[in-house]
Amino acid sequence: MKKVAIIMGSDSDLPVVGKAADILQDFGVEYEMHVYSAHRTPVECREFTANARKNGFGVIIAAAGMAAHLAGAIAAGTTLPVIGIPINSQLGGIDALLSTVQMPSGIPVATVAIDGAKNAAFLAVEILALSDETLAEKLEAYRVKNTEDTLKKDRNINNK
Ligand code: RP5
Repeated sequence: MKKVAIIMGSDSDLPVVGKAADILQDFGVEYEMHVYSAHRTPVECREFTANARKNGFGVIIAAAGMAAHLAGAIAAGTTLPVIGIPINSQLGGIDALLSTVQMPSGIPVATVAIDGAKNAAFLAVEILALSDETLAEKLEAYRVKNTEDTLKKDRNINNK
């Protein structure tokens, strides 16, 4: 199975981004995490991105706050799917959301909600599951459990 790369602009993003790693681990998806910044380490960021496909990655998750150019810069350097997580560090994260989502046509970043690390991981798993039947079955099982857990919450608040 292909690996997922989780790239964050700063280690200050880790408390949010770590939630994506937890989910990938739950699904048995191999991942690598790195701190590469579009602004502070552009050379390393570009090099990782340029070699990502040949190094066995299938999806890149990129998280950054403020002037969040990281996901877009990564998307510019690869045709792998890039999932952007806007991090809330200023202005409620709206700055990062707009910086991440407003990409020119042809260079998409699949942007999740502000601090939406969990859904970034689920989306990455769904992409990899397109070519992995076992992973697709795990996703189906997760959905069934999610439904059961939610119905249980309904029963609990109604004392049933
Ligand atoms: C962005 O600037 C990072 O992704 C982080 O969200 C924000 C602040 O970075 P630090 O100053 O905490 O390193 O590049």
